[in-house]
Amino acid sequence: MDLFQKCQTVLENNRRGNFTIPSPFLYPFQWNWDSGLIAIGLLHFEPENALVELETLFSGQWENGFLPHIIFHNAEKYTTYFPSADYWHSNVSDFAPKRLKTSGITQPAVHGFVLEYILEHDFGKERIARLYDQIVHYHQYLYEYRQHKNTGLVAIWHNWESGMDNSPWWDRALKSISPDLLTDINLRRKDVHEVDDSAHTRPTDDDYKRYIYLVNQLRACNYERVPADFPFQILDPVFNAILVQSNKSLCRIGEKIGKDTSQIESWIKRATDHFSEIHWDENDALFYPYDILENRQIKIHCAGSYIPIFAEIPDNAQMEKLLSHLHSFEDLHLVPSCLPGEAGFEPKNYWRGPIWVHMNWMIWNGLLKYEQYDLAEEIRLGTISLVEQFGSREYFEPFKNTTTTTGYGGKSFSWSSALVIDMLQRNSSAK
Ligand code: 2M8
Repeated sequence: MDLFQKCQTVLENNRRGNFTIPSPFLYPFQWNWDSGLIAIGLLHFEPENALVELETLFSGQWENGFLPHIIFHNAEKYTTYFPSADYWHSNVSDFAPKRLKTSGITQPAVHGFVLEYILEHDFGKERIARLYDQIVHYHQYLYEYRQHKNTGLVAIWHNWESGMDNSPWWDRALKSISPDLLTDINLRRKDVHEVDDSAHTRPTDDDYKRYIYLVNQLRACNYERVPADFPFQILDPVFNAILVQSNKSLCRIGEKIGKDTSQIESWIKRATDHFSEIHWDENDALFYPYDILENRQIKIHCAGSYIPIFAEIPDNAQMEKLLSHLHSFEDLHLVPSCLPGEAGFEPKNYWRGPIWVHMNWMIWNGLLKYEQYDLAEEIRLGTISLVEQFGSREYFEPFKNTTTTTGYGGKSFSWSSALVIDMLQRNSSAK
C-alpha cells in the first residue's frame, strides 16, 4: 500500500456516517477545525464527503452563529472522552441546538478557506450558498462577541479555542488559576489512558484542572459573554490569521455566487490594519499572542508565529525576517510547535515542541504565496517523510538525527492523513 492509500484508509476507518472523528478512542466525536482540514484531504478521493463533513459540522451551529469545537454525535455511545457532553451541558444557553449536544467553546475559523477548495469541485450552488451563509454567520458571532476594541481581531477565552492546547503561549495566563479548585481530575481524565507515555506527551493534571476551571466559568456565563476580569482573554495570531484568510476566501466565493461582500471586506481591512500593531514584535521579528488582561505580548517563539504567512499578512520586510528564522533551524524538522530554548519547550509534549502536520500545511501554503518554493518544498517533503516513517500520528518529535525521534499521541490521525494526501498531490511550484 502506498502512503496515499494508507492515509485514505485512515480516513475511511475514522468515518462515522456523515462525519470523520480525529482519532479512534482519544477523540471519538466531531471536532471543529479537524473536520474543516479533513475535508481538504477528502476532496482528493471522495469530494462529496468533503462537503458533507462541513454540512454535518454546521448542523451543530448555535442560533447566534457560534460554532462549537466539539459536536457530540452519539454522545451516549462513546465514553472515552472527558469532558463529556453532559459536563459541557450546552443547553444552559438558549442559543444551543435542542437535538444535538455540543461543547461551549469554539476553534479556529478554517471553514471559509476550506469552502474555497470545495468550490473547485462542481457542487450545486445552493449547498455552497447555504454553507457560505453559515460561515458568515459564525464570523458575525466572532466580531459581535469577541472583537477587541474595534481592531478586527477577536479574543479566545480558553486555551482549547486556540487548538494549541498546552502551548507555552498560554502558561502565564493559566498560572493565574489555582489548580486546587478541582481535586479529582486524575479520576476523570480519559486521554492519559489512550496514549503511550502520557506523563511526557500530554498536559499535566494541574494543566487539566485549569482547563476545566475555565469550562466551569464559561458554563456559568451560559457560554455567552465573559466578565471583564475573566482570566483567559487572549488575541491569538493563529486564530486571527486564519480568520483573515477565511474572510479573503469568502470574498472571492461571494463574488462568484453573487453575495454582497462589503461587510467581509471591512473585517479584513480592520484586522490587517491592526494585526502588526498587536501581534508583531520588531525586536524579535516574530508574531506573538497578546494578553488583553495584562496588556502585553506573550513573547515565546512558536510555530504559530509563522501562521500569519498563510493569510499573507507580513509585508516584505517582515517576511524577510521570518524567513531568516526559518532558515536557521539546522538540527530540527520544520516547524516545531515551540522552539528549543524557549521557556516551556518539551520535545515530546503535545503543543510544547512537537511538529504538527496541519501547522506545517498552513506554513507551506503561505510560503508558496510568497514564492518561497525551496523552503516550501523542504517543509512539504519533511512533513510527508515524518508520516511515512512514523505513521499518521498526532504529532512528531522535532529533533533530526536522533535515534529516538518518533511520532506521539493519537494513532491513525485524521488531519495528519488528510493533509499529507493534499501534500502528496501537489508539489511546491504548481500553485
Ligand atoms: C486537541 O484538543 C482536544 C480539545 O479540543 C483535547 O486535547 O482533548 C488539540 O490538538 C486540538 O487542536 C484538536 O482539534 C483536538 C482533536 O484533534 O485535539
